Amino acid sequence: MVATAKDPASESASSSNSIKGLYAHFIGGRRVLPDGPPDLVRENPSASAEILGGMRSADIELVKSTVRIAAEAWPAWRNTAAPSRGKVLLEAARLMDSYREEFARLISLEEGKALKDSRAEVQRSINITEFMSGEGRRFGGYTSGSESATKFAFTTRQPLGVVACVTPWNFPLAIPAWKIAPALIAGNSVILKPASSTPASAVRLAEIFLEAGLPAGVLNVLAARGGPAAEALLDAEEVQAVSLTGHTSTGLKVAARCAGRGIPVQAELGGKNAAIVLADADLDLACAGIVDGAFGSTGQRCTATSRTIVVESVADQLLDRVVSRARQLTVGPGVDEATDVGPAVTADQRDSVLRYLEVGREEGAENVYTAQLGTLPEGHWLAPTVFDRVQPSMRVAREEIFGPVLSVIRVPDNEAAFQAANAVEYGLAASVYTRDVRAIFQFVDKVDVGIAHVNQPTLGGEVHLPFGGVKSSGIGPHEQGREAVDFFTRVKTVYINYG
Ligand code: UN1
Repeated sequence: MVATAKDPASESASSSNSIKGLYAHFIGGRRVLPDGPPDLVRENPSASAEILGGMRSADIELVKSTVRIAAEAWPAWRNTAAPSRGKVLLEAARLMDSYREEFARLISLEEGKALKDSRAEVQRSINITEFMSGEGRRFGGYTSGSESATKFAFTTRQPLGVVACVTPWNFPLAIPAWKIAPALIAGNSVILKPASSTPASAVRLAEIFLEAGLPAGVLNVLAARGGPAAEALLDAEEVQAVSLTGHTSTGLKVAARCAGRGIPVQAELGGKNAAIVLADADLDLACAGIVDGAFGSTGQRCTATSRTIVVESVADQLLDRVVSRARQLTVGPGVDEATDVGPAVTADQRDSVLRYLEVGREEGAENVYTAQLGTLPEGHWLAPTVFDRVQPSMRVAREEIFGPVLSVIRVPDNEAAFQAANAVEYGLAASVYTRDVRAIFQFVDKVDVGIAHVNQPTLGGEVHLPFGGVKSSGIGPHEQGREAVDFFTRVKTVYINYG
């Protein structure tokens, strides 16, 4: 049994004074609160005594009924011409633009990241939705000559049906946006399962799509912890593909489960990204990119710079600059304009990062910098930390920490730098700082990553280009860019004999 949320869908969640009703599922075009005591209760990461809200997470029955609603809504959306689908996306992008500050505050409140990072996240969500709206006019396949003079051959692309998108807490708006936009433009119905710690932004996003003209039931949001309800979503007969962002271990499990059903998976997973600094680098530029990459968003992004691999001859100079720049960062609540580094998203996440700090010290890394935290409310705070003289074999050099921790690895030369960059199981992003064109191309050739940056941070990417990693950083085709639409379609090849 479900009941409609009492709070109106349009209630603003722009400050902690208006968070009543922050949490709900979004099913068939309306907010839904299941009966029963809340088992998903969210505390403010910047003031853990304050409860932001709570709700009952989805159970197997709710998952099944939502999948049915999505399947029923699908034919009408599938039969809407792709350029018309594009108009809905364009309107959604326009609405997101008009609500941008509300979204930024909601992200900073719920996830904890600094407002400047949240604003960038909102912009990215607008960009992908706008970009994918244009794909509605480009939607289709290609024509080809035939082996026969009286045949015509072409390919066409068709939507899959209902697809599931499973998203993490660290980009509660942008990752849902960049999965939903290609799925919708391709003509699918979507069940979005956001992280149980940050479902509010995803529900607001779904409301905006409804306001933009998306038929009810085409986009649904269900918050559920991993376990039977999440498995029911993966196993639902109507679900034809799964796009997931999360831990590598989760990605492997989901991929195995979907392989059992023969449905495709796109999984964007962990990273252990290196910024490589060569002897001729502009050290100020490198330092700015490394500090932003390592400590921005509290290091809680899969493209964070968690390793700096620096040629020994410039290592001391670089480290001095990195530490003095890191000293200027302000740790504080995400919603404060002055904050550079917000809290960890949850107490568990903070504790996991703190354990890595112990591991690093025990392994013999030199803890050259730990920020002093000022007076802060009780929250999930983490102090930006730098380890020097980290060996590639250490756990802090190999494992994804997902916090504001930078491991500096000193190497004798360029070749050793590229080797150290590859000496991890991950292959998402890397960057190199150098002015040497030969070194740039050697880096591009040799470093095993999905995204290579030159003279800029390891972070992010532009929405009209593919985003994703190799090795343990990804399974299946990459997200974003024009190719993203392919994952959410199947190809049909057509031969017409007019002889
Ligand atoms: C970014 O770093 O700008 O979960 C995007 C993540 C990635 C997305 C990162 N999938 O952090």
